[in-house]
Order: sequence, then structure tokens, then C-alpha cells
Amino acid sequence: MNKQFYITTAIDYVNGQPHLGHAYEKIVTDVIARSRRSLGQEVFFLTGLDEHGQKVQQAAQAEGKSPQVYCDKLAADWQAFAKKLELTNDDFVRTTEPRHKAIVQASLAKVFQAGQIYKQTYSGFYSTKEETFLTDKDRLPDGTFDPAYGEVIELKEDNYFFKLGAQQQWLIDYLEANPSFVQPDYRRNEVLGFLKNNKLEDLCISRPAARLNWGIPLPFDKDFVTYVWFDALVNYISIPAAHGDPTVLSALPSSLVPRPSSFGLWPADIHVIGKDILKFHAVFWPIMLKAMGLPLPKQILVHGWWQKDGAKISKSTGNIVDPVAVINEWGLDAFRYYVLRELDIGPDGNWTDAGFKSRYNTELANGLGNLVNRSLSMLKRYRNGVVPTKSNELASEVAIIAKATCTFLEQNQLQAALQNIWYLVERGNRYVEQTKPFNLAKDPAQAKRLDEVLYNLAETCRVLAVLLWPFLPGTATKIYAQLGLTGAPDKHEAATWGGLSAGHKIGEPAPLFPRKDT
Ligand code: ME8
Repeated sequence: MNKQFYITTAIDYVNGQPHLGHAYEKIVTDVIARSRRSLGQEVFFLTGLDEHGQKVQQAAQAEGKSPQVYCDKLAADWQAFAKKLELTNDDFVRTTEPRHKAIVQASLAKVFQAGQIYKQTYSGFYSTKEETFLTDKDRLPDGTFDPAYGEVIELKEDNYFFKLGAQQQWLIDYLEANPSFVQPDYRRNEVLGFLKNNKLEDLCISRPAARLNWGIPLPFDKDFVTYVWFDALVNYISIPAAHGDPTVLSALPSSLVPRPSSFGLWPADIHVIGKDILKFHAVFWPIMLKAMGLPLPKQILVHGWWQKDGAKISKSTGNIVDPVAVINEWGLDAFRYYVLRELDIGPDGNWTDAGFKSRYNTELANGLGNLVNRSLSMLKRYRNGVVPTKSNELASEVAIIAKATCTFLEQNQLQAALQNIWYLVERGNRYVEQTKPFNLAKDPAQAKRLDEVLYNLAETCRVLAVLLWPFLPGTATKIYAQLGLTGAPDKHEAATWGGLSAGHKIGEPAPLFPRKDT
């Protein structure tokens, strides 16, 4: 059975608003998924929603709806958002689906049987707003708790705990022996620093059903539901199990899980997540998987957070970027381009409207759009749209760019790949300025030279379409259509020079990124 390249995003809280940060993470993952398919791998891309918890229960109550009806309505909006971004996800998980709940329960049963979960009375401080237990370590220097925690109450209740403490040294050794497990490196060092300087406390994994009923019941005690991470993180294995992944299925009790036959996904190749949930993915998740008897994901790829105009994105202060509004005004590919070109995977980013417009006008309209439009318009005007005899003047430069793009894509260096592709855009535009086809066209003695120039320009546009496909799929498809080519430019191997044959008739040129005066 072939194992596919399996890539996931974080699953978003269903009751949040889809914002720039969510869009960015999903687009980054989509570009990696498309790149790997373009490079010939079979890929499975999973995204979805995190739907349980107290906030959802309370919000549904406030609207007089059942939590499921409330989630169904919001899930439809999130799924429409994924479509708007043209994500090529192969599945969409919702943690309220029976296929997910079954695996959460089977995982808990396995870990419980292995003696890694125990019951204990907790007494201490609790933030109702953040649904979390607090300790003295969470106090500010003046002894109070951060106002972000809202009302903090003293609570005494029974709960179930997952043993983390015993695994601390094992995890440190694993992170040290596997440098690519958490990327970029500085995020790995952050996890190592945390593990080396703190004692891991066992993790509370339940809430009494009397207090929170919008959750998955513990299979070994129906008076409790599981809380957050044993629900949310398990999505990464529940969907493989639902598709029949043999690795996950063989680790879980067969009596609890149906076994369809299908393809292999686990271990995941990449979990793409934001920096705020690093500890859960790089500390809790490996220990949970070890307790379940499952191999660890190959990589956790951690992106930074977006701000707008140097300040936190926040609905309450109105400092937001509405991805849907930007896409409606400027087009999806302009949005995808800006976020991928502006921010490398790792550091934090800052959205400015001025920066967006500047990249749109300079790099998209005057750069790529201008190159494609004038190359094809001249071919149409001077040669009636018929591709001349093959010429190899730019072939070696294009080959270097195509190879470097491939290397960057294999290393998930998306920003570097785009920069590299833009060297070719700039080279193409410089070639027009140097060869001046508009002057050559005036002199019949230069007909052969004009043929050469027009071939090199059209073929450069074709290769650009192939290289751009993972990033700007709509634009790449338009370039192919304007070249009169059928199919999608979705295979990297087509980035080899000479794909256009003499005599081929191109289609109609049209501006890819209309200039805007705003
Ligand atoms: O954390 N910039 O859900 P979520 C970039 N359900 N990324 C951002 C961001 C910003 N300003 N704000 C949020 C959850 N994100 C859990 C995850 S996974 C098993 C469970 C990213 O809706 C954030 O870092 O709060 C995370 O990766 C994703 O959006 C979902 O955040």
C-alpha cells in the first residue's frame, strides 16, 4: 500500500471569524500540497474545524440553538472560506463527526489501558473565560492574574490526567536527535529550552459532563468529556483511520474502530501550525502518540503571526484585514501572492494596505502581467499568433531558475521560490527592452531575429505558468489558456524548455492584473 504525502493545517475554532492568519496558514499548506503534487507525489491535504468546548456551548445557548445546529451553520461559512481560497484539501474534518469521535474514544481507551491516564481531585484556581486551570506560576508580579483570564475562581473537582512528566527526557533526546522535527530551527530551540527549564506537569484532559456537555464522553467514565487536546489533536489520525490507514488502525483496539481498506497516510509528513500552539504540537502530541503506540509526524512547520499596521489583529479594536473583501476587490491570486511573498514561514508579518498595493502594481501588474501581455500581444500582432521555430536563447537561464524553484519547493521555502521565479519575470522584461521586438518588426531584414525573440518570450511565459502553478493557480491557468494550451500547468516536469512547438496557434492575450489607480 502506497503511503501518501500527508499534510495538515491546524483546525480552526468554529466560533472564531476566518481572518488573515487563518487564510495565511491554509494558503501556505495549499502551496506545499500543490507543489508536491506538481513534483509527482501523491498528496493528502487535511484541514478542518475544532467544534467542541464551553464557548461554543454558551454561544449556542445564547442564540437558543443546539450546539450542533450552531456549529453546522458556522461550518458552512468556513467551508465556503476554504473554497474562496481555492484550497485543494482532500478532506475537511469536523470534530463533531462520528468518524472523528470514534477515534478519539479509541485513542483514550488505549492510553487508559496502558496506565497513562489517572483520576485525581484538583483544587485550585480556574479561569472560566479561558477554560483553564491556573497555578501560582500564572500570577503577575503583583499577585493578580492577567485580566485576559477574566474571572478566576477557586475550584475543587475530580478530573482525569495524562502522564506527561515521565516522558520529558525521552522528548528532549528525540528533539535533539531529529533536528528537522520542528522547523524553523529557532522554534525547535524554543521547545528544547522549555523542556530543559521546566518540569512537565501532567495534563488535565477532562471536564465533568455536568459542567461541560459539548464534548466527547470519556470511554471509561461517562460522567466526563474529554477536553481540547485529546479531541483536537486526534483529528490528525482520525481522518487517516476513517480512510483506512493501516498504521493508525493497527495501533487502536479493533473492537472500537471499523476497518475500511484504503491507503496509508500516517505518519504525517508535515503539520503546519502557528507559533501559539507549538507546545501542544511539539510536546503534548508526541507524548500522546507514543502512549498510543504510533510513530511521530515527520515535521511540525511553524509559521509566525500576522499583524496589521504594526498592531495586533483584533476584531474588537477594528484592526483587521478581511481576506474575502481583499479577494473580491483584487482577486485571489493577488492575495495569495502578497501573503506568500511578504512573509517567510517562521517570523511574524505585518500587513499594510500600501505594501499590498505596491506589490500588486510593481510585481504583478508591471512585472508578470506586463511580460505575459506584451509577449503574447506581439506574437499575435507580428506573427498572427503562430509560434515561430524553436530558439534556445533563454533556455539555459530558464533551466537554472526551474531547478532552483524545484529545490526551494522541496525545502518548503515558498518565499525564496517566489523571489527566484521573479528573477525570470524580470529577465523576461529586460529581454524585451534589450531586443526591442517592436523595432525589429519594422525591418523585414530582421524577420528571423524577431522570430527568435518571440519564441523565447512565449516559451518563458509557458515555463512561468508551470512554476507559478502552486502559488497562483488561477493566473497560471490563464497564462496557459492565453498560450492556447489545454490542461493545467500542474506538473513541474513541464518546466523544461521547448514545450511550445512551431506552428502552434496561441489564444487571446488579456491583462492578468489590471492596473488600479487607487
Ligand atoms: O488554535 N497570524 O484554533 P484557532 C497567523 N483550534 N496565524 C494565526 C493568527 C495570526 N494573527 N491567528 C491565529 C486553534 N492563527 C485550535 C488548534 S489544532 C489541533 C487546534 C493561526 O482558530 C493559529 O496559530 O485559534 C493556528 O495555527 C490557526 O490559526 C488556528 O487558530
